[in-house]
Amino acid sequence: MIEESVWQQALALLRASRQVVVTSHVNLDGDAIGSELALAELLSQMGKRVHVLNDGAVPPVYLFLDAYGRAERYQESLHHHLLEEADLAVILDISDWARLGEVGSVLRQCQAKRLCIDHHIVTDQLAEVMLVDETASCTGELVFELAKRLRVPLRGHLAAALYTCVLTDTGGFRFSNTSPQAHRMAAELLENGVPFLDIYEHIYEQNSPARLCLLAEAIKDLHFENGGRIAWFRVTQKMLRHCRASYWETENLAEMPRAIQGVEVAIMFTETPDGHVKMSLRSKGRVVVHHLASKFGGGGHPYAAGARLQGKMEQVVPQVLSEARALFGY
Ligand SMILES: [Mn+2]
Repeated sequence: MIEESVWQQALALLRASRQVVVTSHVNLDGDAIGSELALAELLSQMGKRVHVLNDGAVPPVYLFLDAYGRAERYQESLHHHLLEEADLAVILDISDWARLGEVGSVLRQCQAKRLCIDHHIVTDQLAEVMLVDETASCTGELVFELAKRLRVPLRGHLAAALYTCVLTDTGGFRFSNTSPQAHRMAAELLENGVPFLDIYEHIYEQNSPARLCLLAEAIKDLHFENGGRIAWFRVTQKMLRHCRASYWETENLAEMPRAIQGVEVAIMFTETPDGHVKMSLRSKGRVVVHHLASKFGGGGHPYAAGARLQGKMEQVVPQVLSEARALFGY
């Protein structure tokens, strides 16, 4: 729960701002891009100048949300001045400097006030005002509340962006973060005519042959530990090349092993383009996994977490697995 005084501080920052930069974490997901675009729409309806700058491009699957082409990939020569001129920076869906990439390192040096809106377990106090609620289903839920408090109508692009946040972060209202409030938010957006069928199709019915190939490779590589309670697989750069798949097409592949009978914890190890490893942890909701992620310098939510590991696949996988086995007491 967020204290009323913190809501008031956040609202005061938004109202007082004139030029705002909105950003989120590397490897944008539906909640990150959805909450960014929703907040950008909200702010522009309030008459503010707003720029959405990220350390990476919008994954193609979410481009349909950005009809105005608002979200830009940060390039120093083009965008540095925007960060210097801004009087407010809003950091969404993350409270960890390390996961903000280049935009984060520039923001740290800037004069702009900072507001963080998030539902992860806080890693860094990276803003003056931390509007953070770990019980919120998605960051979009907090932007939704801001929109209501600011009396901005929940229509058009704003509604579609907010619906995307709650739909994707709850895995279509299936994960453990699905809450009465998540359903209330969805219901209110539906009452306002959000095109939920179109949004679902855009996000979940666009499997490319490359992604299916990757899924097949992932299934071939499935391994089990602890009598089938842990399932894990790797996605290597070689597999990506073989399938002609892009890095972003690995998103949510970790959900596949979680759906196996008896599996409590699923782990996906993805080889990054620079030869390191990203791990994604997904729990069915009985075993808390963010401690495992934080042991390796990452974080997230109790039942969905991740970390970036320094080292090659052969080195890091055994280290993670030995810690993962310990989750079950051996
Ligand atoms: Mn989120």
